[in-house]
Amino acid sequence: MDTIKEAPCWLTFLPGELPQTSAPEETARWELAHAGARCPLRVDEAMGDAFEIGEDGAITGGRTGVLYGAYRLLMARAAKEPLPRGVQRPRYALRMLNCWDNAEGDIERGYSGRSLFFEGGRFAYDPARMRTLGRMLASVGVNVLCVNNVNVLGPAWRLIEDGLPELARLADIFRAFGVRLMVSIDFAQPLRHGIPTADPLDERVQRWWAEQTDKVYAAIPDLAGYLVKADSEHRPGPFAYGRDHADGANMLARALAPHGGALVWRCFVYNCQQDWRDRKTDRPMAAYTHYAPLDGRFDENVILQVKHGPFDFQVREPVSPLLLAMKQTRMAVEFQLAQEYTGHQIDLYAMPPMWREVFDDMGAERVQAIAAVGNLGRDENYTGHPFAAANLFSYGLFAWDPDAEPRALLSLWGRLTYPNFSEREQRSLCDMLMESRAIYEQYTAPLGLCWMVCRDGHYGPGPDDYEYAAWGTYHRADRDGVGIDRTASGTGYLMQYPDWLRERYEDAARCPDALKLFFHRMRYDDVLSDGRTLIQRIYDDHFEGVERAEAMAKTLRALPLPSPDREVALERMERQLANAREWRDQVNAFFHRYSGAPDAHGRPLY
Ligand code: GCW
Repeated sequence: MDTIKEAPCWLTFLPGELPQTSAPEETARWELAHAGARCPLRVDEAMGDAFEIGEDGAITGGRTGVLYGAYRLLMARAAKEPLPRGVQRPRYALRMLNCWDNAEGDIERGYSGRSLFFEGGRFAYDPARMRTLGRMLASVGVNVLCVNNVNVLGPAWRLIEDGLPELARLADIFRAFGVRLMVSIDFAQPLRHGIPTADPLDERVQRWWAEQTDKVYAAIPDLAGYLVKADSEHRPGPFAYGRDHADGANMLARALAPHGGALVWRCFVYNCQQDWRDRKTDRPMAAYTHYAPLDGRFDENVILQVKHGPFDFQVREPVSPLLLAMKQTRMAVEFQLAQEYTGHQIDLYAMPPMWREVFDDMGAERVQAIAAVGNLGRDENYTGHPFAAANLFSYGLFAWDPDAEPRALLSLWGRLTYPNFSEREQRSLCDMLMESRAIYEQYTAPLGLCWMVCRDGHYGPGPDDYEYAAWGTYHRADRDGVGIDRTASGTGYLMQYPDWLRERYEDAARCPDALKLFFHRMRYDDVLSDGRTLIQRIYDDHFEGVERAEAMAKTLRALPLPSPDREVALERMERQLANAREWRDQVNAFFHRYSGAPDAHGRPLY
């Protein structure tokens, strides 16, 4: 019998013992019985993921629905929240977690230790931790888990070949939690089998994928599908054969279609070999430029997966115009729980307020699925910082119901994770999380400018690190001003948006301050909406960001966090403070040296 030492993270509402079940409805029964809840279950297969909790506590739902219902009921009881009434149905059928784990055991942009799944080129996992992870995911409704990195490196291509028996064993474990596996595949995989090309229109290539996919589904009949990163950052793709991405995606989708699998194709395609002297190519325009003209050409089971912003998970970006452009294609929006550009799970950065903004601008109906890059690893607490679990928890519930309010999600996480806290302590934890992103934003790159991060690892400041590099990510600061004009008179990026968003950002004076430097080039003495000059606003934000981080540290010290969360959180907070001060001083010094402008309050600039 697998047991875990103590229930980790928000799973405090479940017993330490783990279910040894193989189907979701059995798991639901097991969890309810072991939690001492006498609730009858009625399985109505047609309900799928949906469930309803009756007045008498009876749960009716599909096979996965009753499991979600059971977790929601137990959670609501533990958090002393009212039970959801009426039929609860997820907004999206695919609520995906993409892990960027490499077969060798390291994780691309992973900040919670090594891989939970792999080591030394093969699967190597603790079955109890897999079940715990299954519980974590199912308890918040995540139902697709892609286990390997979208960059299919080293022996990872073997997953869908001789790795199949092991992949099938892992799928068995997660099946009990209603979680289906997905795999990232290498577009050029046929080249390993004596086929001289990976051209999607070549019959030998099509046949290889169809036959291989039949073998995959013989081993794992409910695999969710394939995830593909092609023609992006040196990954192979259809461009090499003069084909477009509809040709590439459809070829793979046709291999999956007979099995009901989805082909999830990432749209993170841009020129990563740009010359910094070139001012015409504007990287945020890339995804729309590549994909918008292909609207209507993708097969039914293709889903285009688009990062929420046009750059790459920066601290603040506008919504990607591609998400608003493709009306005849199934789309998924992609978030990144791993804090690559947002503090590496050292600095606090709770994401729900950011997702809320994205969805408010995009509209939940614009996408048919949702994905997030995972933040998991082998660390005892799974997410490095114990509070980073709040992002995974909230993501699942948000994917189920994108109308959810950030505060409600974070506060539910807090009450489940730290049931020992008083109401006042719960509130201060929640306040801290709610403002964590704004604070991080204040002490890093100013007003939507992006890309002032240290190039080596993406933690800490590096104001000029990307300025003369090939990545297409420039701020163009000089002695007079900073930023790129992305309006019609500049690069034209803004023209990719529908009118109402174009109007919001077009006029430099009316463009919201938070994105001012994303859309406009400004002089240091330009005046912002609150009457401050740009340069003074930059200085003020950086001083204030550090002060607010220091106030957060004080709040954190006063919370009765249990061990080891307390030690981990306090130690990380010290690193966050050091990071914040470094950002403040480097960004302020950088702009001071260009502008020559003193700080109105005489604070130190170096
Ligand atoms: O931001 C970049 C990351 C890469 C990542 C890529 C992507 C998986 O730095 O590490 O590769 O995004 O999303 O494909």
